[in-house]
Parts: sequence; structure tokens; C-alpha cells
Amino acid sequence: MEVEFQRAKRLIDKAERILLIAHRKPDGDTLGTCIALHLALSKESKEVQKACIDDIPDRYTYMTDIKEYIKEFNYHEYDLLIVCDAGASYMTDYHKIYPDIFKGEVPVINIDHHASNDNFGTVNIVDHHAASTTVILYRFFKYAGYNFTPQIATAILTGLYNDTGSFMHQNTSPETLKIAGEMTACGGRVVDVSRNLFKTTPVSTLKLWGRVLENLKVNSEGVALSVITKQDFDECEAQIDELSGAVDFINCVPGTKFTVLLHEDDAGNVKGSFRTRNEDVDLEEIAGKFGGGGHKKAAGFTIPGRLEKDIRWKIIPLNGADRRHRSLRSIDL
Ligand SMILES: [Mn+2]
Repeated sequence: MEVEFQRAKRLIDKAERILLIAHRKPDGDTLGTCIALHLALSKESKEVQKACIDDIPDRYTYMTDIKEYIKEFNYHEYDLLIVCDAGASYMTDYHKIYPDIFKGEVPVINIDHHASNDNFGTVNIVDHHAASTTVILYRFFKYAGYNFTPQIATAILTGLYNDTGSFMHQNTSPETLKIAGEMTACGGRVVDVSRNLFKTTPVSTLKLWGRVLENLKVNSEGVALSVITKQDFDECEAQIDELSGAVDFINCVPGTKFTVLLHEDDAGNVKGSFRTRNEDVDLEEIAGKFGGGGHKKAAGFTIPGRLEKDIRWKIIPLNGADRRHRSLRSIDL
């Protein structure tokens, strides 16, 4: 990592105009990384801008300069691009409007922690084991000698909180807690972060999650199942993305093998999300039977079709779906 830090620092020192790029559908980690870099590099007398193809969610407005993101730009006007927390170059979505953006005409620093990262940068500061991209950024700041102001500390905490699920996921380690302590000592605002990331929820989302709880059943095989239909979304006036996190929330019933949340989407699909806390269950294999995939402890699938309540919930595949999908007719959950 030391060599990459050295190369990245050299690119930064040489550059006068720097563009920081967040990934599409921005989260606390990509935004926290961009903001901490923006604040630090501005102090180094660099001209810095931030870009994101999607709107920045309101919940992040407690961070400094959060609204100052541009959507379009001419990348040739910059001497350096820094891509933050993007698991692959296409995750920024900018390849769609600027096909050659990451081909190296303008040097790219790729700072990230996803296992999927394809090292698309001129310099790649990638650590698959880091809990968040802001953890890597913290180490880089130490290397580069940048100060942790209260605003920078809050931005680094935001990435940490976001990617560890407020220090509840498996990736919570002595290092993440140590960094969180140090950032708090530097004036980082823990309460602002936790309140905005985890304790701010619109009525539509609360109603939708109410449906998830109401529909939750544990079947005779020890599977916790809940279901959200298109009608539920309409009645709660909620969007699909408001369901994110709900499956983790209900994956808490003692004695269950695993948890499934099924929902219909706008495009006529049924989507399933699996979670388990059970060491003996391999969800990648189970989701595979539905034509999906993922990891051992978290997996999912998408099938064209709709949900129908019989004695139990069934997935009714669309006519014309392939044999594998049709064979699901017999599988109820
Ligand atoms: Mn991340």
C-alpha cells in the first residue's frame, strides 16, 4: 500500500485542478470520501470539484459542501481524477456519457475497498479488507500528513458508519473502532452521523416496513418469510429503494435457518433477498436454485413474474419465462 500511497501523493502534488467522482446512487462512504478529500486538497491550494451522476440524498446535508456536486464536466479540464468507493469503473455511470474518461488521458486515482474492483486507475489504492473507503482514506491522510479537521473527521465517520451499519456488521474491527474514536476526538460529530444515516425515515418508508413486519411468518422449515406486493408499495406511497435494509432488519428471529424478503417491482419481476445468521446455511447455493447468486450469508434473485397468495405465497412466473423459471411453479415459500 505504501508504494500506491507514494504514487497517489505524487499525482496529487503535481495536479492543480482535481475532480473527485462519487459512484452512482451515492451512499455515505463515497460522499464522505469525496468531502474529506475536497476539504483536505483545498487546504493544499488545489482547485477541487466534486461530481456525481445522481442527486445527493437530503440525509447527507449535515456534511459541509454536500450540495456542491456537478453532474456534467469536461474531464480534459482537470489534471487528475479521483474516483471514490466505486467497485468498478462503470459504477460511476460516467462511461456512458464519456466513453474514454478512464482510459488514462487524464490520470486516475482509484480509491476503493470492493472485492469486485478491476483496478481501472492509473494508481489503485484498493484494499478489499478495509471496512470502508474512508478507512483507506484515513490511512492515506496519515501518510500524506493531512490534518483531520472536525469536518473531515465527520466525513470519515460517515463512511465508517455507513459501511459497518453503525458498527454492527461483521466488518466492525478494532481498527474501525479505533479510527472512530480518533475521529470523534478530532471533533467528528457522531450524533449528526447516526441521526441522519440511521434515525431519519420518511412516513412512506415506515409504513412500508410496517407491511414487512405484518406479513412476516416463520414456516415449518424454519424459514422467516415476508412479502411486499406492488399493491403494498402503492398503498404506502413508497418507492422500491425504500425497502433497502428491511431484510436485514427482519433477519433477527431466533431459531430460524434463514430470512427471505420477496417483492414485486415496477418492471414485472419478483425479487428475492436472502439473509442468514446461521453458519451452516449457504445462501449462494439456495439463491442459485432460483437463478440468482451472491454470498454465503447474503444473496438474491430476480424472476419475471408476480406474487400470489395461495395457502402459502407463490411466485407465478410470466408466460414465456424459461424452463428453469417455470419449474419454480412448484416451489412455494
Ligand atoms: Mn464503501
